[in-house]
Amino acid sequence: MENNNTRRNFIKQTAILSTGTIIGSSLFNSVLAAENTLKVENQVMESESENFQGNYSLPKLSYAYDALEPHIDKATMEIHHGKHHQAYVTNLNKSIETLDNNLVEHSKSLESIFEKMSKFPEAIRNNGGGHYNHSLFWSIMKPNGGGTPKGKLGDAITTTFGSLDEFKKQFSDASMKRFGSGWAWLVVQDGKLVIGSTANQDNPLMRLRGKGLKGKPVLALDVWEHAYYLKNQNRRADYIASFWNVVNWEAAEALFNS
Ligand code: MN3
Repeated sequence: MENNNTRRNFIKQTAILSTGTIIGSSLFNSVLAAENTLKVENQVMESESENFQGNYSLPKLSYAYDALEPHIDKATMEIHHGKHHQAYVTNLNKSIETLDNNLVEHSKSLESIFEKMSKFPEAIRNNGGGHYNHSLFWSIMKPNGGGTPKGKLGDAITTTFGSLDEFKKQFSDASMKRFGSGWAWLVVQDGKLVIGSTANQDNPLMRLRGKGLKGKPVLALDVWEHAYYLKNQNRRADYIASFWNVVNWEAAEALFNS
């Protein structure tokens, strides 16, 4: 509940920020939208929790597939959003259909799934994580992005890491060191900014056993090869360098302040 409320406050707060932020945030927000939850609730009621179809959907991008050129290429964006992300959504919905009734009840929002993550089958972890992570990722990029974070986030980055350059160095380092497929993150953990990474489609909101990264996401970078292979082939470092030219600091700031 606390998470949901925070998320709703985040919607309200971001609505009064710049146009770019509204678009980015509403995109991300559509993933966790109450609308979606209500539809699912109705379906659950109608079918008495029997075999209802999952109701998650692919969020529309707030920019064109070629809008992040030359930093992230059009072909990668088309396939990454239209095929990879769509597949996570499709498979998430399919996996929800196979759940026991007691788990269906907890699958109405991604946040609720992540809170009970260890109770769900692996397909929900992979595809629910994939849906959330990509939705966040699209929302924290924009055409003509980059530059310097302003406001409280900019201050917190300087205080925590010494400088923006040092932050970028540490975040890039975490992105490079994630072996195989996964994500690099900037999260708020116990009120502090922390850099880390997760494997596969795991994320810092998932309540899982073990000492994985936990916290509220502020930035996310997809370091799966499908995110950069067409343009950069094996050169993950070049892709990470490109990310700094499209990062949407206003959207990150809104997440930080929420
Ligand atoms: Mn991806």
